Amino acid sequence: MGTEEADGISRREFLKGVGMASGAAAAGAGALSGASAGEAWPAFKPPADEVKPRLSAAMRPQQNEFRNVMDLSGLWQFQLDPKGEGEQAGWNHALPSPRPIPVPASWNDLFDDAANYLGNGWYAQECWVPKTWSGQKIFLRVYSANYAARVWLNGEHVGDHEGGHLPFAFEISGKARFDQPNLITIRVENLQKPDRVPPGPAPGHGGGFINSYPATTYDFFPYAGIHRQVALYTCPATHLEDVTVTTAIDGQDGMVKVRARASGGWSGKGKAELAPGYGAAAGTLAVDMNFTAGEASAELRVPSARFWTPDHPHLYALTISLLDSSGAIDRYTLEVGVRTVEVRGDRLLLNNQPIVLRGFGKHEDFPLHGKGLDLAQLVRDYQLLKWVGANAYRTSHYPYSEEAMELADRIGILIIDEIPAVGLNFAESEETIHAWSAMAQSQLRDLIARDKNHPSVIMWSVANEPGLGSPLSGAPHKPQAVAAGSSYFHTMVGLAHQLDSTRPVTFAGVQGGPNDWLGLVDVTSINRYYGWYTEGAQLEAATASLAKDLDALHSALAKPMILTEFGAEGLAGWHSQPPEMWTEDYQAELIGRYLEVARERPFMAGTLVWCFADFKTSQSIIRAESLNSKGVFTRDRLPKRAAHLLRSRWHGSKPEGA
Ligand code: BDP
Repeated sequence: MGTEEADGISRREFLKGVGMASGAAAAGAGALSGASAGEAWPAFKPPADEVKPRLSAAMRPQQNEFRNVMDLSGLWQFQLDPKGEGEQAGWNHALPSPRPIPVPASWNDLFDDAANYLGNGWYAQECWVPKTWSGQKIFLRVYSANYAARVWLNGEHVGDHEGGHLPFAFEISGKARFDQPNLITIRVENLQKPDRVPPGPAPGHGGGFINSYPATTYDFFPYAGIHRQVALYTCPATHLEDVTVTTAIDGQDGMVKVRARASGGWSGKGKAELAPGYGAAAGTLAVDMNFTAGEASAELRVPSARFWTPDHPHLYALTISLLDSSGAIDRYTLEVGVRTVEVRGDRLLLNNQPIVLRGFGKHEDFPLHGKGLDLAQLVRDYQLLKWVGANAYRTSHYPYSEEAMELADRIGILIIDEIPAVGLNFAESEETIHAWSAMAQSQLRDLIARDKNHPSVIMWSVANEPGLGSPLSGAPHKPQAVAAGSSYFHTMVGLAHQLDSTRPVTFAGVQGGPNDWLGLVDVTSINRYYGWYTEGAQLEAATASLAKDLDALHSALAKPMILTEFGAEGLAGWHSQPPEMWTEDYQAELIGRYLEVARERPFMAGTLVWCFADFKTSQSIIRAESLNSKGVFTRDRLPKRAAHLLRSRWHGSKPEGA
């Protein structure tokens, strides 16, 4: 459950109130409070950095005959800076007393003094830049640093970035030297600040999520550090800056529409080529492109196309080239799946057929690595998703790695792709909410720019469990807070649609939250904990409340609906008959019953269990071993009883089967 601190209601009081409020959410479902988008709330302005074009950090660097990538993953130097003195003391030139650290990785599980550390951590690495790169544009890209970063090259400041989970890049052409090693220094800061997205606990409400330590507003450990690769990469002086691919179905044929942008407003010729499968020689289908003032578009018809589905994730290889009289001057290749996504009435359609998402909310979380990229774990997780019969997951509660997206395209997993907007409480001050909106808009732009071409991405999620105070207390929603949230969703949904008209937009609504906000999105996504946070141990009552809640929401909103979270803690190895809370048996029983309630309702477009695997949290009175144990796999990916239950229900189910 999200934070409920803003009313001065501590998490503990909130939990006490839950018993009294049992079923209150179900009873209230269907009633719209009447606060409309923007009412009594000033419209959000776009953040200042939106007026200038964004640097092409979104285009994943690639190696080919025109482009270079130098991955700097490996052992770096590292030093904590608890006094915040590093910058003044010149650590950007040399770390005074460093120790080795792997990049990528979180720092928390590696060093005892960094376990619960909040503050600055400094990274340094030396690297040579090849002379052959001179004359090209050179960039330094950080694929994700939690939560803010300041970057220097050879002691000179090259840029700042706020926000984790998404890449950023700074141009260093003219600054990189070729005759001696270059020193890269990155200061990473992970303070839990109230005006960031995700926010830290508001001043005066320092307890965070259930008086957790370290204090957070959300229910996962605030892992920090350089979580994905750092790389240097090059582009030719004139290069492709952006490529957008959308696909459509015309009878048996697929339509691949390409929009591309070249740097510097370049005008000239280009080419789009589509090869039948990734890695196949280019050139099967080709069309000319004409760039004018940097922009060009093209359309390719793929006769008798193989459409992308989770069961048959067929990918084509699309290569865009810029040409001058001597031939190609830049090239970029990406994998393309031909498929459509649509909301029609209360159904979610993939390739014009109803689709039901079966899967989980996940986390990027693993012992020792923390949130650091771990490709072995990623591959294993996807194997287990297939083993259990899942076809989907939500990137709760932040964007996952580019490799996670790529692998989902390749092996066929549908993704609800979420920005890090978790822990937002619209009962906060106007100033704070404006700061959130600016940052969330920026994150949404970066996420869509990064992930828009992945066939696996089926919708965008613009928040997890936005709150209003204490949702389950049964207290009336404050109109001003409802209006603030309505304005946020109005802005965010509008922006997502403007940036990508091909995918629905949603957010994961908290149990007891206002329906007004759900009315602003394309797909109703709800997190529900009947049988756990309410009506614990009473599964009959819990499933009755669930059924009532779903039906009321459906009749109020008439949209496809996804249970984006439901579940129970299941401590591995704990059993009881009859099933009792905290056992594997209770967890499996609850999940099984939820699936039945969903299966009886054709408007249900998905059931995503919370969650895939146990994950680390801050320490608190409701998280034994500092773990959230609602995983159907343990943290080291061993199946609990619920995993076997899901496998028996999901395996071999038809695409439309829950
Ligand atoms: C939901 C949150 C999720 C929590 C979960 C829980 O969205 O982050 O981990 O509750 O309490 O409300 O297990």
